[in-house]
Amino acid sequence: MAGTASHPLLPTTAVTAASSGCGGDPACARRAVGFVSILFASLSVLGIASILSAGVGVLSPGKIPAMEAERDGSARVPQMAPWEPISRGLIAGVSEKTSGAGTTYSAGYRGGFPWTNDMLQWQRTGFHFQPKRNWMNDPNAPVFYKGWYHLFYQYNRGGAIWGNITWGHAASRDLIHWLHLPLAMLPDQWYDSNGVWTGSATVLPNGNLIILYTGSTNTTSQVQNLAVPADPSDPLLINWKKHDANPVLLPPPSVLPHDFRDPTTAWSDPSDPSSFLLAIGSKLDDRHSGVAYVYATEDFLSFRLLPGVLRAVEGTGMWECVDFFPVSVGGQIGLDTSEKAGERVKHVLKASLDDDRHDYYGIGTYYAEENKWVPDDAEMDVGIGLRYDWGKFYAAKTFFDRQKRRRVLWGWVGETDSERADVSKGWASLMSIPRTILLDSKTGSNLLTWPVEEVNFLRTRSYQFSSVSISPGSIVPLNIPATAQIDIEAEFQVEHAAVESTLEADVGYNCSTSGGAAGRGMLGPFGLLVLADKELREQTATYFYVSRAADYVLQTHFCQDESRSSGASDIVKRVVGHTVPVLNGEMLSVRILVDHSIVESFAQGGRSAITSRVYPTKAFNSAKVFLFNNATSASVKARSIRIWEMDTSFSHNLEANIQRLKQI
Ligand code: DQQ
Repeated sequence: MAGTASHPLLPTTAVTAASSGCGGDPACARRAVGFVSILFASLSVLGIASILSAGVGVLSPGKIPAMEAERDGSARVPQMAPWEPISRGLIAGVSEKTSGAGTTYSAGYRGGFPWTNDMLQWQRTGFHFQPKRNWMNDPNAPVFYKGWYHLFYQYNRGGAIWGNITWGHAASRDLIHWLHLPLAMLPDQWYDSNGVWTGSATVLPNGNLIILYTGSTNTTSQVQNLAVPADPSDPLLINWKKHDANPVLLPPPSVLPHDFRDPTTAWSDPSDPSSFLLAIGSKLDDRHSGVAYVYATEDFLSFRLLPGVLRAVEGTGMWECVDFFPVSVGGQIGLDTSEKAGERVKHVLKASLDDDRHDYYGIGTYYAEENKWVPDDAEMDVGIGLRYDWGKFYAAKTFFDRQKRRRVLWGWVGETDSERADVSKGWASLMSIPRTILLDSKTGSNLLTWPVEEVNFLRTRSYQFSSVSISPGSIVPLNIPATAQIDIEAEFQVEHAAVESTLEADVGYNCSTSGGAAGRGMLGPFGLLVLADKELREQTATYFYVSRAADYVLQTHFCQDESRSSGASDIVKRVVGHTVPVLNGEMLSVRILVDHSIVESFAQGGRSAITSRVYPTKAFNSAKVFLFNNATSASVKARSIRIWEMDTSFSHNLEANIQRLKQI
């Protein structure tokens, strides 16, 4: 990762909240400033540290009330049988699929939080992709075909926990408004009866579309299967045909039958235009190495394992959902998966690590003739260095959108509440906002992931604030209407003098092992509190923390603290994040998408991203936004803050929407 030799600083001036925009309405701005100063004064007196570190209340246990209807109004039968914790997936030959909040539901109805219908219904998102009901996991075979974006996904039509995996399917004109379509593939053959698992789409040079996916067989072996559209002229790709020759690829003898899954999109073999190459993830048992094998094929029916491996990294365990794609050096466009390696083209290798459930990538050079990918920096190899996202984000997959010449990334954002709560609400998991993915032309050593431009079309009313000073140990409320769907862009500067006079601070700082937003250092933390109730008993903090090493090098950490996000205790709450490169002359910038139970944050134009799931019990329906600075000595100035309310995008009326979207 690019080091941070210097830091963006401006001379400090004694600035107070100079303006607080309300879409240009001066009277509103005056009211806002007044409100800010009153609350600012009272919060300063109370003391920010006590507010940020206040423990969440212990909430009395009780019976879970049934949720009567989902947001689309359809009635649903609540599933309320008590149970013991069950491992989901391991027995079927795939990793653990529980939320991680498993230890608490062993307490069953005795210890879980008494969610109300209102709380659970509020958790459903307004502009993130999610099926109408039930369980979802990995994004599968995203593709642009005959004018439509398609998203398939791992889906359990039987309930809100993992199992009986089929392929859900939806289509969109703009990656934001979706038509929920009939299931694309069911586990109805011996070679996928234990689950139609993850796969990828390839658009062939003649425009034909194929899908290769993993089938978990009737004996839980993992085999690869071919499927094609039953009617290639149908832009909505409603019906799919599994090939008679399935399974088309079995695990090689050296690979355990449970460790061979998730084929990538195929790319043209640079040395043989009639042949395609594709990668499949696995694990080598010696040294617990994750590995990507490459196969060559001409017809997607017979395959040849290439000698060697694309990459193997010791200690990283099973590689799921491998992705392999080219990125342009210095360019602002995405590249087709078959783009050849060259001076202006690097290759990204991504693996989803079954061991720790995070998506890691490396940037390097692809030597096709040697069937080898080599990272630019060995310390940033796959599985040990860079991640797409430092929060809850897994099994991601990209596709090349030839309409807009961009590469788009989808990631699975699971739940961090209990399965018991998921069953009560009737659904589990979201997809991340689709993100464009580019090589960072400034650092050259990381990717930039950023919400696709279509997200901006959902922005409605906006509020603007500028030059807001946040003195050490203070919290500043931002006077906007309480809402759970917002898009925030903010830029911060740390007081120059404080940084200059800090010779050494928090060497070895780490978001996860620090005290989170409540920890106090000389140069941080500072940032925003979202999904907060007005007394700040609940809050999710997105913040920067600047540290200085003994060699005078400044490092900026970008973190998200979930630990006070909910009063419920049967939830996994963590402090997550990592260092983010900040170059000379840059301000510290953040974008935060808040959409009910998801907070998706991006720092420095997408050099780092953090996604959290949050389940407020007090802040829901009245979510507020605050600025905070918990540094002990540095003043921070929020140079600009822009907040947009966000429209809702989900569309459940299939027929009406097909007609409407066909017009776009
Ligand atoms: N999910 C699928 C597998 C994949 C895993 C099964 C990753 O194909 O390895 O639902 O979450």
